[in-house]
Amino acid sequence: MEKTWRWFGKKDKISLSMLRQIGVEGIVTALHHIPNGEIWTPEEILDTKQYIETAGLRWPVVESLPVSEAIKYAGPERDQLIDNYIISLENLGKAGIHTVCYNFMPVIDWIRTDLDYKLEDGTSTLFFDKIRFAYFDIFILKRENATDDYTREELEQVYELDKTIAEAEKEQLIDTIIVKTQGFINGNIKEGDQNPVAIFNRLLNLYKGIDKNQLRENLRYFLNRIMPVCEQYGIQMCIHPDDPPCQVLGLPRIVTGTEDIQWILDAVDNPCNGLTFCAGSLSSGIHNDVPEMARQFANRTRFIHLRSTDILPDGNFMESSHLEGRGHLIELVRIFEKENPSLPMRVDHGQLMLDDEDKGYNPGYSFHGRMFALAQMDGVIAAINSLIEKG
Ligand code: DNO
Repeated sequence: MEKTWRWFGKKDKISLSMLRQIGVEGIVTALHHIPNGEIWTPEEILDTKQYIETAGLRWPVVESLPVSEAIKYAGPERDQLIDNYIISLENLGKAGIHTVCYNFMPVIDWIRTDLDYKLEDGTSTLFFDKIRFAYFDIFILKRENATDDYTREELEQVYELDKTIAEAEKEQLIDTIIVKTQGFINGNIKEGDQNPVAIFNRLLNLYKGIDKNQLRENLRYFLNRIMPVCEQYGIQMCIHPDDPPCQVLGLPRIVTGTEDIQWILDAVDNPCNGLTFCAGSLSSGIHNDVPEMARQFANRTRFIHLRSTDILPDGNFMESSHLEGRGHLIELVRIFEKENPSLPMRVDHGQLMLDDEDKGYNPGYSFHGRMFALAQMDGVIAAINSLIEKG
């Protein structure tokens, strides 16, 4: 595997020289300063590429070239937006960047309710609490018929929470779910936006009447239109699974498990239509057997996110150590190193540890936490490869 690291551009508090020192080989990044839907010009791409190469690194993977909402819900401007997307792909291909990670999650990308969940050893991790999320849905967004999506027991806990939750906690939930986790990944809502809940509700409304089948068709349409440019420049598109892999807020999600992924790969049966194997996202769905999925999809995987989660008995989940949890990363390394070696991989979502906390890193993207995880994975990869060599 090629050891890569997600870096957020020249403004990232983690510098490329720091990354060289810890054994990173390739950079995963995007042109974060370009708004969604606009063309990535050759000049902008080359500027970032040269910056990375001057530091002695490579730029093998884009994460993400964002897919605008109107492409996902098939708005009137979708063809124009896909035209722009195609030009950006062409410019990337000409610059020699051949792997593009993207997602097709409507309105909201990854979801957590707590970005600083304290563990016994003094580190902290990311956490998803079902009841708090349901509270956000029912009491903060006030989504129509939201209560239909939860069980009686869950609703009872949500109503209990309503009796005790402080105003500051509600603000924090909003900030965590739709601002802090979304803004830095070219999301729909940025820090400083006034009334994020109103913006968010307007976006949710765009998907009224769009079910899972319709969203699948919109993905197929998008893929069919971009495949020719991908073939011409050898670009491998790799879709990122939904995080968490389930329906949320009445929105359809179409990359939740084996059946979904198989549908996507069959719908456009082209090697340029591939998968980002995000072990973290997949492992947070109780229905997913992650090593089994790796075996099934190794040959259509183009990029790997090594991360693991634990699902707690009450259904909540949290990021676990990279050596533990439902991601079974040691087993995954064994599978990928045999079935499809040399893929780029990055460790994902490190814990907050040592002095990470007050550095203002993007949530999940700490320095020491990820460095620690990278060292763990580096050791695992070396050990597995030596075993493979010895037969
Ligand atoms: C969060 C990330 C996602 C991912 C995108 C890919 O930490 O895993 O935001 O980058 O979904 O398009």
